[in-house]
Amino acid sequence: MLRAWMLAAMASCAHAPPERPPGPVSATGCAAPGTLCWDFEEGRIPDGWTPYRDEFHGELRVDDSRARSGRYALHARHLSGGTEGNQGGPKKTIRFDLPEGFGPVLWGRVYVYTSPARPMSHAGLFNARYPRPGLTGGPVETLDWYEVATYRQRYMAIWHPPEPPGFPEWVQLSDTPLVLDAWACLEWLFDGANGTQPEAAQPRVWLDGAELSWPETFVFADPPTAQPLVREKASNFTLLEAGVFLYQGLSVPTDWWLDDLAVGPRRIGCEPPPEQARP
Ligand SMILES: [Ca+2]
Repeated sequence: MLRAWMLAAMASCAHAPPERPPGPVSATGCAAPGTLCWDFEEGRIPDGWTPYRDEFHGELRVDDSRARSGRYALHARHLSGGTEGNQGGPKKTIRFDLPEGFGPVLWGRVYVYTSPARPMSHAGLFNARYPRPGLTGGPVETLDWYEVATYRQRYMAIWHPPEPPGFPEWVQLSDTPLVLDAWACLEWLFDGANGTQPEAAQPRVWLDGAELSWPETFVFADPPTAQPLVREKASNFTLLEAGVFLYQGLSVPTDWWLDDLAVGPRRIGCEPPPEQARP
């Protein structure tokens, strides 16, 4: 069944549905071997994705209120709840089991539109997980993971041990403010193999094709711990999570749209802005 879903997802990306308007709005990179992509043009949560986290207020759904391609996108609508500065916040996500043998290197790409305000709290957008060394599978709670997020209104990337508790974690905080009220193309490289290095690589993230730098990096744990952080290496990524998950409160009801999500073993890339792509 999973492979059927995968093939359906790949087919839907490789061949644009006829109802899609012409022009430079179709997803790129979806035809590359091993690439999985989701444009949400089914108008509902795509096959293979299942509801995962659901805390506090708001809703995660596929709707036609704003799309980067076609008519539909994944919409985290009116999220709010909790208290800024305190742990606990709105979380609305879906998860997807990757096909066996995906491999230890995961490139990704998603377009994100955030409105009307930049959250101060940690807002996760996407993560991918893999079994600890020596294991080949297991439930989500046992998996190491990489994450792309925003925090203090800037982009952030993290490597985590299994959650709970998910730390001590390796945190990289950018000096680039998250893009507000416009589509932003986020790309990431989670290299869990990292060649002959003893640990999995630090996450890398690109915004509209430009790689982000991380002037602030630190190890986070609550409570603080002297336990050393080891980024364990990966054999195969097994699970994806997408949506929006805030680890502290969110007082301003906020919307996110995610469209043209894709993952694969090689870089997928962004399209040039529509203004530049028009003949
Ligand atoms: Ca779409």
